[in-house]
Amino acid sequence: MDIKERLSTITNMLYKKPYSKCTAKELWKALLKLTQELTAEKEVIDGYRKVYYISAEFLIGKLLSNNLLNLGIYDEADSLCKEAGTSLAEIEEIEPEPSLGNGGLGRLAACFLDSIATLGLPGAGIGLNYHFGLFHQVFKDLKQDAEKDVWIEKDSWLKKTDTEFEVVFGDRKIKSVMYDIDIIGYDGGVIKLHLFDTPELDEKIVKRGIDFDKTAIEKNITLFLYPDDSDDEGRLLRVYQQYFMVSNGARLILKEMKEKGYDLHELDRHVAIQINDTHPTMVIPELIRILTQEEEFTIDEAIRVVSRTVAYTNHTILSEALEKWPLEYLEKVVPQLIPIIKELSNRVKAVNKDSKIQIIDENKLVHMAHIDIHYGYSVNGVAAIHTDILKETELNHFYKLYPQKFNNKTNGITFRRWLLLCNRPLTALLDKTIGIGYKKDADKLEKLLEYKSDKKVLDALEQIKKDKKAELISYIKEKEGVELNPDSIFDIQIKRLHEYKRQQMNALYIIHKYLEIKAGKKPIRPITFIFGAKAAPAYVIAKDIIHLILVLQEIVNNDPDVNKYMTVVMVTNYNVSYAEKLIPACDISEQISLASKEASGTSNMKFMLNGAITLGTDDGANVEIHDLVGDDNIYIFGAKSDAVIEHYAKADYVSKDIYKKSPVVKEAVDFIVGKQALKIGHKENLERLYKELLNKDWFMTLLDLEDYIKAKERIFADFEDREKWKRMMLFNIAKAGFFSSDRTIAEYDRDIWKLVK
Ligand code: 26Q
Repeated sequence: MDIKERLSTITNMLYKKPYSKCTAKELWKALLKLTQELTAEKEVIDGYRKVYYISAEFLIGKLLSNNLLNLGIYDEADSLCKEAGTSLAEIEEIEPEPSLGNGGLGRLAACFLDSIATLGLPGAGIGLNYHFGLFHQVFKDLKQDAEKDVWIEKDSWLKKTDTEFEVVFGDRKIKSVMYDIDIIGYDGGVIKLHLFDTPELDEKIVKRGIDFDKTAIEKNITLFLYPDDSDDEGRLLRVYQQYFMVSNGARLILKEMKEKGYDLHELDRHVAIQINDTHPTMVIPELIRILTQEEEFTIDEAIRVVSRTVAYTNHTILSEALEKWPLEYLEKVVPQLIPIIKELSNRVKAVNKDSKIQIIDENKLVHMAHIDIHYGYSVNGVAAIHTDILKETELNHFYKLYPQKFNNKTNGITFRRWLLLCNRPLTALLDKTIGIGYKKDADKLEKLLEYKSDKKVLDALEQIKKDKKAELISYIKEKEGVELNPDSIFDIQIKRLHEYKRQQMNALYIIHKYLEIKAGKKPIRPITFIFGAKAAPAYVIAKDIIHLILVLQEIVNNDPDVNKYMTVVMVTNYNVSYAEKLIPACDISEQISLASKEASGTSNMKFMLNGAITLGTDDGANVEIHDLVGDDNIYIFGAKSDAVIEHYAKADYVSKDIYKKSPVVKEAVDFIVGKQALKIGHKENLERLYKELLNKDWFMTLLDLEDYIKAKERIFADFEDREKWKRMMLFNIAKAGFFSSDRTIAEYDRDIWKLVK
């Protein structure tokens, strides 16, 4: 039966009418059902050895278009929708976006599942089913406000399974139930994303915004994804969540081992557990606990087999993001793990007294990463420079102990979502120009270099960018009520709001440009500055930066002297679907973190693949982009990571010195608390941010500001050399193949998982 007939059968059954008479909403449900049926007919990839990717976050994005594409029926489904007077693009607007991640680490997990399924590797994801996900962002009074993000509807991709466990905590027991989401590979097999939840949850305890009783654990454990940098009160809840995830995960893995008839003593032969940052670290003591208490392993046997099963990925060098839990938290939540954790800690101490590598430190803090490094078989960073910094500085003591465990796996992105789906015109151009081989082998994108002087191809790239800008303009007009100029340069920074990512530096540039225009120096071409960012609700300065950007948006866009030349917009509730619209429309990709601080970044890769030019520091994967495209196709500025690391070591960075010396810097910083800003904005927020920049500026914004301004002037000027710019676009696209997550996953498999026998 073909797709058309199957869809007809479904709509006749559900709505007693042919698909061509269905509304978009009805078609969404019918296509969901059709996709689920087609998936059920496919085999779930299995094998002798399987990887379990455990992660507190899976930022999977909307799934309908993605699944139809990967099943090879996107175009057919789209034309059927068109017969009904709608389209897949329209239906996508109805589909809710799963709200299961904060940012980079969660999106990476989603790209990885796509690649695991596409490469036909036996694997599964294990995580939690947060009912209200990460918060939904709204702006009120030029400030961020958080609301619950209701994303689960009656018809959804979630399928309840009959897998149920009970998770025992120190002060309670909580029943669990497992939901599955099918992950369909591109022209490949199916793997499962297992999301644990509890039937005891009570959504009604959420009162105003995202407030709820943090102590009613069984009622709240899977309500929200706990955002980073949060308040102390919720930290304990985060420990409950983590144990709930890993205890269920451990039970599931052992159950599958037994069902396949494998001897648990050979766990390491059949299973690799990749833990996504330290959030799932408790899976190590939990597995050891189960094996010794329920399976008659000796402690030596259990430690040995678990240590050969678990591998750890580090995503940050920011010390405040490295999880350290007070021992008393763990004593309250998971007393049963305490003897194991103490044993693991004692074993380390017995052979090595170095305080820097202990699991439990003198303040009775449990260093989760230290458990992973001592008792896992692999430690990887997520970009070359990041892994080098881990080895040379942050984790140097561990590197000296276990050099063989350390390895780099430069991040990647799935080209299905970030090219084939979000930029169909570019995909079509590539198909026509270099053939379709690049879809299975991303390195083949390099063939595009043969067209670097081909006027037709270069003009087509420019036209696609224009068209994508036009699409974005109408979307932003509708959603944000802001009018953008189609002839302007689109300069975009989209990522979580964090001081180290330095959205504040971009804001200071905007002030600089605004003042220049006011003084009569007009840019050759108008510029559109676009931001998208959520700040953790408890991260005060991050929210102040959002406030500043929203204040600038008001000032700039309402100033008749200026708004012909520049526009500022911060989009509301930036998420995966928004990214899919913003990235193809971008000219300049802002990747301006303080060198050494951004482990990798992945939007830099998505932008490059869509023909945007990177304006960035020598940080994270920017370094590898730079190596690939060469000096002529990227704009690098700012202090290098060695210099930054030295400043920290010597503690010799004083932002006020720069402020005093540089009139340009002073003028921009002073604007934050000037009359104009205070008239619109809030004194408390603006003054706090001003003081932070002057007296602390931990992420050295002022250090790089002048160089940033120069680099921006250079890149804007070069935009006018259209031939050069189009060639740069082509170069970036052609060299992006390295960043396919298929390459990353093939490397994980080759070096860590070894799934393919
Ligand atoms: C920690 C403790 C308590 C509560 C929350 C957290 C927490 C939550 C989320 C800590 C970190 C995160 C998320 C980190 C993250 O997304 N890191 C990003 O990972 C990407 C994928 O490797 C990289 O590209 C980015 O550079 C990195 O910032």
